[in-house]
Amino acid sequence: MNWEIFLAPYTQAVDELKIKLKGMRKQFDYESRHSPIEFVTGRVKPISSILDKAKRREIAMSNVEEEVQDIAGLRVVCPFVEDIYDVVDMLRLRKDFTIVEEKDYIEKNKESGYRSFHVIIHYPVETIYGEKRLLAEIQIRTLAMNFWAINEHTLNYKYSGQIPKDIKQRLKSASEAAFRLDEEMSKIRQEIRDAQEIFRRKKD
Ligand code: 0O2
Ligand code: 0O2
Repeated sequence: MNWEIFLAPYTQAVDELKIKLKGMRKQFDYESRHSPIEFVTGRVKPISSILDKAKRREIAMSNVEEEVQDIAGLRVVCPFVEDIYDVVDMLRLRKDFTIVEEKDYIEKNKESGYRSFHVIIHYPVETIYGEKRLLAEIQIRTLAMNFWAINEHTLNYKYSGQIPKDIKQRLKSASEAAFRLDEEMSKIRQEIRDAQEIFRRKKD
């Protein structure tokens, strides 16, 4: 398998989608409106992670394109939980890709404590041979959910996926604490927005 050729359209998709999603944030800025997007990141899954996932899930190399949905991965990080659903609504309206699946791990978190909203899309990339439609995963989460997920991911790496029981338990309670923080912040969301509006007016 020639990985460079295989991954090229995915790299293009990530680059294009990063620009498009960052563009949504910019539009809110231009209109001096509160943006539901704090920042956007993107990556192409490293070859070793693609191979690990294929092995773990017994996916044949010929099926990797259909079955590993996050080779192209985008992440949209939002200030508040409500913003996540606003972003999802905006994604549903777009005409430049189609949504294949939505996975809500917010109300019903994963066993590890992981929370996030995943949108799997079919994204068309123009290549020199014509259009290629590929799968991409957009993860949408709050700053607090992101903080938790990054730390849990690092620990998973450190312990090669076998996090000791006591640390797992701590991670679960940290996940609940992060969710409570999100809930508390939501309750004072209007206050925070008003303050941001005052700052903005002072700057203008
Ligand atoms: P700005 O003006 O700082 O928003 P590339 O465009 O390829 O260089 P990519 O994927 O956009 O890189 O970069 P990366 O490193 O994944 O980070 C994406 C953007 O998210 C960067 O901003 C980071 O500054 C920003 N970022 C990452 N973590 C945080 C965070 O915890 N809080 C905030 N507010 N921003 C964060 P840009 O795109 O360089 O531009
Ligand atoms: P990486 O290193 O981020 O690339 P499944 O079969 O349920 O395990 P599936 O069907 O691929 O996985 O999709 P899922 O679980 O909806 O989403 C997969 C991605 O979500 C993961 O990619 C992670 O990025 C993120 N994710 C899912 N669960 C967790 C978790 O418990 N902790 C953290 N930190 N992230 C999670 P990869 O390929 O696993 O990893």
